[in-house]
Amino acid sequence: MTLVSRRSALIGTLGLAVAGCDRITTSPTVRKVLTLGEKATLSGQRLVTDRNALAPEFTTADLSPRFRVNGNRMPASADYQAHMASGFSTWQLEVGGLVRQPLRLSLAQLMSAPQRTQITRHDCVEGWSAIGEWTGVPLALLLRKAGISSNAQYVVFHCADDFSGMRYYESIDMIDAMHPQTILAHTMNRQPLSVAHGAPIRLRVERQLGYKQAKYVMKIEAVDRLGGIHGGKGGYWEDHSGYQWYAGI
Ligand SMILES: Nc1nc2c(c(=O)[nH]1)N[C@H]1C(S)=C(S)[C@@H](COP(=O)(O)O)O[C@H]1N2
Ligand SMILES: [Mo]
Repeated sequence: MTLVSRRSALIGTLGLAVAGCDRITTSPTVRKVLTLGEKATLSGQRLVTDRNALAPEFTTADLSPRFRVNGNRMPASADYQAHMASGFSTWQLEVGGLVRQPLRLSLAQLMSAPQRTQITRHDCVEGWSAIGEWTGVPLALLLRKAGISSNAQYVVFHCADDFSGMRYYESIDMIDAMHPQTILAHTMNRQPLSVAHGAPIRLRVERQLGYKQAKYVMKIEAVDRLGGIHGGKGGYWEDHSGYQWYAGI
């Protein structure tokens, strides 16, 4: 596909995807951002793009009136169901793998750490987008607190939900893991994250497509290679449907 047709396809897809949502399609900010995205695409792929650049941030006026739910909307496991019933009061996030000090953190601990709030656009590969406000703990902070090893190359997110018995998982490299907009969000549009959107916490890795935004994150594992994780391609959809591991936008 040529760059120009790719660009029309992108704009076409987004236009189509938000057909029910005039506010987004007509928003001058979004138009501007799409143009910026074009430029980024034209300037090249992963290695040429500045991986540390920030994803565009928006204002509350740009928030989508409706933010679609996609993929699983409620993990079926007995464990998760019990945590959900108790409002995640005894739930703990595990941080392990190549770290000096493995951690187990309650939701209250995560919420009392320094926080970041950002209004960003979520782009699903299936062709819809939505702008939402996310608040959570920077992943970099947790990884530093756990004393991440200099051998770590990737961070894997293990989730509570499954597709036909296989739990969802995703992974990112250290550049994205340490990126200032990469957060574990517990709050969406100023409300506690709903179960449908990934309670109690979900990843926001704003420079990448929707399927990288792991919901229901139970465990974070620092690794030096992805080969040992399930099918070896770094994520559920990467292993099962040929999705690209690097889904940069
Ligand atoms: N654990 C988990 N994370 C997931 C998914 C999922 O099914 N399970 N779906 C992915 C996809 S394809 C998208 S587009 C977004 C959807 O997030 P939302 O339901 O909050 O819109 O979550 C991503 N993360
Ligand atoms: Mo998606």
